[in-house]
Amino acid sequence: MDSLIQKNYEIAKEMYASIGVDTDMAIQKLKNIPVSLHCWQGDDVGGYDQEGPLTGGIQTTGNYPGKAATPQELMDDIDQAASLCPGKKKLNLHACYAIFEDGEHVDRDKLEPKHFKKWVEFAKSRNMGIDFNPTFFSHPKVKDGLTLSSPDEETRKFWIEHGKACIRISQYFAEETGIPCVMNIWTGDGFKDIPADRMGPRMRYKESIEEILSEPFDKNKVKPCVESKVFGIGVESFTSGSAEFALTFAATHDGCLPLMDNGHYHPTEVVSDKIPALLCFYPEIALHITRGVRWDSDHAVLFDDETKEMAKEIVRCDALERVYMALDFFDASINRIAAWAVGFRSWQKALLSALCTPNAALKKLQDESKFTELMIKQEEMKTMPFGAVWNQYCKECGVASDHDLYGKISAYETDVLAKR
Ligand code: RNT
Ligand code: ZN
Repeated sequence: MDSLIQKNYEIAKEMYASIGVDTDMAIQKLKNIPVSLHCWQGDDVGGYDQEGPLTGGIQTTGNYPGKAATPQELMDDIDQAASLCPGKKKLNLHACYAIFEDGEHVDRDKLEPKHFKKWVEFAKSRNMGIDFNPTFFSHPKVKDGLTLSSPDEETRKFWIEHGKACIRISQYFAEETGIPCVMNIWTGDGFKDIPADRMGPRMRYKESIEEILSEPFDKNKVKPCVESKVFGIGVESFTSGSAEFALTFAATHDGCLPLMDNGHYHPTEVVSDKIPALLCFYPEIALHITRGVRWDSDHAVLFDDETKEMAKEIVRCDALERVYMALDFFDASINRIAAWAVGFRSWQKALLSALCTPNAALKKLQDESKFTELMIKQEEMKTMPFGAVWNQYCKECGVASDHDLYGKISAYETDVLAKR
């Protein structure tokens, strides 16, 4: 198999060279681009700080056996998933994954760096940076579906304190790992039915985020983001953190980034088109890469057209260093390690394929209005021997090929997951 991969790669490399693409360079470049791997695929966004159900307008469906029931199991599974993924990884944590020791427990407004010490040890020993998310859902203090935009002052204050605690924890992550921490603010705040007041909740949301960001932090170490959403399950009529709200908030608050999750728009909208629009104005932006099927269903990412188009935009805008890329999906109906691995690998494929595209030449055709030639050249790209480059990349990174992936996942299922 190895020698076949090698032979195929040599031929592919020549074919790409003939259209001006250096595949060795593409492979080298991709090895150093970090992508954030979300811990929450491993336990269906449960977390370990409370027992209640998943709320906030998001849902995992399915009951596949073997989910990680403890932080240690989750760490083992992340290791297993990471061993199947080529490329550089960052760890993406949620506040609800705090690890309490010696019977201690604190509520979310009182969280401290020490509650994430074990995660820091885990990340550091694997050379990973850490991204972070305050958890504004799955908690008894979510009042009538509202947190930061609640009219109840006590509720709103509690969640502001949670946000501030998370800023301090994010700064700790950045200092410990030496890598900036992207801290994403997302709430499911909204209403099921037609509201009588839309601006009130949004003004409170705005003031709450401002209070959170008044917590001192180093802008080079902590990168706060605001993630927008169109609607959630049970909150179909109104979302406080709409697209316009989040974009304008980020645009008017120094150091705050907009975060686009491609499951959070009307079904015919595409984030690939929004990426270059935002890059015209923001020095940096953040993404949640997911796959929505008819709604924000958070299926595992595949190597499909829109995924490729998003990666293409980042690469051809020369924005790999300006876009923080994180995965965000949670499928409980299939082997969770497989969901992680397929999702991460698909995004890697999309990036590699974008890096193997003669972007400058294609742009030139557009600028010279040679649209017939552009169409033909873009079609040619679709049948280039990309699989051979991908196989070579996996080989160089020491991870399974697509062909061997299922076998590895199935062995871990038999040896570990089935025994839980
Ligand atoms: C929900 C948002 C949010 C969550 C994670 C768990 O619709 O996408 O990013 O998925 O915070
Ligand atoms: Zn998201």
